[in-house]
Amino acid sequence: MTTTMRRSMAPEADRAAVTTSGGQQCALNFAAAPDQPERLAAGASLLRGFAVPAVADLLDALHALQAVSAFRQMVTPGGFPMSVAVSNCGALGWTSSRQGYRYTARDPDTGQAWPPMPEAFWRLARDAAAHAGFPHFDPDACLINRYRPGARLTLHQDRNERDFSQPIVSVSLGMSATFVFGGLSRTGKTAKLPLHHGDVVVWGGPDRLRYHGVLPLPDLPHPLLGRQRINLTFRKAG
Ligand SMILES: O=C(O)CCC(=O)C(=O)O
Repeated sequence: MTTTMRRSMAPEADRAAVTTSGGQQCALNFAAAPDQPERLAAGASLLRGFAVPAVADLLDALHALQAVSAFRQMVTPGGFPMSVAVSNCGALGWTSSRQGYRYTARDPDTGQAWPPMPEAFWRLARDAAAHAGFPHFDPDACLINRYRPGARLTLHQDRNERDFSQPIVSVSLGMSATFVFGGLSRTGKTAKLPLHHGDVVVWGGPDRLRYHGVLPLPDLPHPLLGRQRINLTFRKAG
């Protein structure tokens, strides 16, 4: 059953035209009704406030997950600690180490399986994907990113998954951030999108391998989550 959700209007400042890698202009919400996805590209959408009605359930579940697999700063293959702290839930969890990036069935810190994906997480990801035009999304991996002020994610592609036919669903909670959405090559043009509490970005199909990242987080505490931003990134990895 698809949950009916209340969607918030995008702030005026978010309504801008941006230029993407192909040089086309993306109309960010000029034509979108409040409950319609903002089309960023053929296979990419921004769902403003889509997760807001689920926030209480998501945060309850997150709290329980933290007791099993806590946030930690992983090391990049180059040997540097990531500024973003991460954890995972679901059958597979994304990890980074001196050996590279990979999905594992077990949490390397505890040696135990990653905690199962909470129903509230899975349902939100499935509903958001369907709303953006990707029915039947069935994620088996949820990477949980925690940003403190100053943390950032450099431009990258998600290509450690087996199945690129499935989209990526990315949920923002807490402090606002600037999401950088690029093209299919690292040097392609980028669009900068402000993401707020409850926003969801979905990209798949011809846009599944777009480069993306997050600019250093400004220190603007959120009324509910304080000085942190939580991002849930859902993927079909195995
Ligand atoms: O934090 C975000 O909004 C994006 C996260 C991301 O790009 C990733 O986990 O690969």
